[in-house]
Amino acid sequence: MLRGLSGRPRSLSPWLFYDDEGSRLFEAITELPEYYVTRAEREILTSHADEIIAGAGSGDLTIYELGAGSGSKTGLLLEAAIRRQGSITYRALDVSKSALEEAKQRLEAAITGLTVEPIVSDYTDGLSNVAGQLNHRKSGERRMFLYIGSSIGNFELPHALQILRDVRAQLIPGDSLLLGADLVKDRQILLRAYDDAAGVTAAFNKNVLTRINRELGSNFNLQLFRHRAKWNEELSRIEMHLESLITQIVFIPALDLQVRLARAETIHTENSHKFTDQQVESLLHRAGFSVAKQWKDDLGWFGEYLAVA
Ligand code: AVJ
Repeated sequence: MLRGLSGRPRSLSPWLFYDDEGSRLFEAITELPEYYVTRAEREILTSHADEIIAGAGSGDLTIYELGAGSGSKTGLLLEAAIRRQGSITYRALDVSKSALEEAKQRLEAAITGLTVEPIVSDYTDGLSNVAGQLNHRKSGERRMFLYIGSSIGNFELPHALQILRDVRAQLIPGDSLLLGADLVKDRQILLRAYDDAAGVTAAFNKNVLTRINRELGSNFNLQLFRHRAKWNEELSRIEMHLESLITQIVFIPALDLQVRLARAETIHTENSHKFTDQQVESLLHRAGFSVAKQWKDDLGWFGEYLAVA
């Protein structure tokens, strides 16, 4: 955080968004009329869950997921897996122990035949920290990893590729990865999805400052920042920024850091890459997968890719 705030351009990691309030605001974003992402992916999973699960090779399927989230879309796949084999073990990896425990409670109560095994892990730094839990493969186990929601879009391409390679290393031939990726589309639609009329995305973006104030004792004044969503055509990504409305100095005691922000200077808080089919396929190939099947929503805005090891 010290590096991001003292560097130019200034930046903060998007993982900082997800404190309790930020997670609540993200759930609210997924219901916004402008934020098509979650609805488009849910449409795909609702229509094709059985076909997706059928695409997992033979054997006793275990489902792994990177970033467990609220689990509402995952439930569609877990139910399809239970239709196939009567029961399913779902091993959810997430940084947040409390989010995992909540998901376990809720999903096990809602879905008969489901066992949730939480694995606390920051998968963005590689999976070696949980190797002990992943390397042991039950006999006859067939793995399907889920990396849905277009979370892959948060990363620069080399880092995205590294994450896919880390997953590939946990798989044997016939295992699979289901990857969700948001696709390139009209610029205005993209900008509205990240700058909604009700201001929920603005609140989500600014909440990172509230969090830093609370946890590091800083004095960011939210009134003096404006939420900005920009389309970066060259890098094919939406960027979120917090723009300083005046020249100001912010002090962050816990980092012993003074940040001088010029008027109109921005803090870059998130990238959300938008892909073409070819880009997703190329990433998957370079990570050692082949694409067995892919689905889109009716508008062609979101892609779901079943990649096999
Ligand atoms: C959770 C990373 C997929 O990039 O669309 C939503 C986060 N940021 N609105 C996305 C987000 C602003 C979201 N991901």
